[in-house]
Amino acid sequence: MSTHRRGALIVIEGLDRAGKSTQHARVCQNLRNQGHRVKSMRFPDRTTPIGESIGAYLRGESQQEDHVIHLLFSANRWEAAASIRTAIEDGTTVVIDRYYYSGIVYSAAKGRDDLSLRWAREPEVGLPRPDLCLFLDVSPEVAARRGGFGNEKYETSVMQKRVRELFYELVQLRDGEDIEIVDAGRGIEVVERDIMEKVVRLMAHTKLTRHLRIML
Ligand code: ADP
Ligand code: FDM
Ligand code: MG
Repeated sequence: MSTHRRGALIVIEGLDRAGKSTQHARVCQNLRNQGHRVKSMRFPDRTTPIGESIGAYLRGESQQEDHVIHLLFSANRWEAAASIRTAIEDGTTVVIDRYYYSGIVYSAAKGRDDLSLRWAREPEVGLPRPDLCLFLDVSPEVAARRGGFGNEKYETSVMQKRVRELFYELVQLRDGEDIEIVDAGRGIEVVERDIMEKVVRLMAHTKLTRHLRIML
């Protein structure tokens, strides 16, 4: 076991309007204030060629077969995997707004017999595995009070409801080991304090002296 302290891999997940992007920005800022080096990332990363085609799909400007778009979302993580690994080995903590958890549940939420949770999980196997995934949970009612749906592909109440159910199914699988559920229906500062407590605990944890694991 090496004693070199690597960076941590932290993921913020949850439903639409759960406050992911708000809390993601705060975690990055708080960690920097505490003297940590931080790399802020988000998926989909719409800046790459693959990400641009995902963006066009989400805006309804192009069509993609369901398995194809699933694999593009996964490819968009694989094209970033080496840079995540390098940053972490270099001692930088990587904080990501959405990751493979969204990848798995949004595709499986389409409800096709040939696109199960198990099928959707497979292309993600081997990716850098988070040390901590904070799942920001809100009821559809609370989310609705934070503003209406936008115009992107998955912003419908039927889809959101199914996504939430499938997140809970995922928690029952081995991925659940890495997930901490956060009640994101509370005020922004209360949620932030809860999250930072978990993050600070992680940053002091001995598991950061071991190698980054891969998703299995
Ligand atoms: P997400 O990235 O999960 O879709 P955002 O962080 O963009 O969510 O937040 C969605 C909206 O809800 C924004 O207007 C944001 O200011 C607001 N918001 C975020 N967190 C809270 C909270 N805890 N309570 C009330 N409003 C919130
Ligand atoms: N999404 C996101 C997926 O369907 N698969 C994925 O792998 C990822 C990372 O894309 F509806 C969905 C989830 C959401 C949309 O929204 C991206 P934001 O607003 O960029 O997080
Ligand atoms: Mg967001």
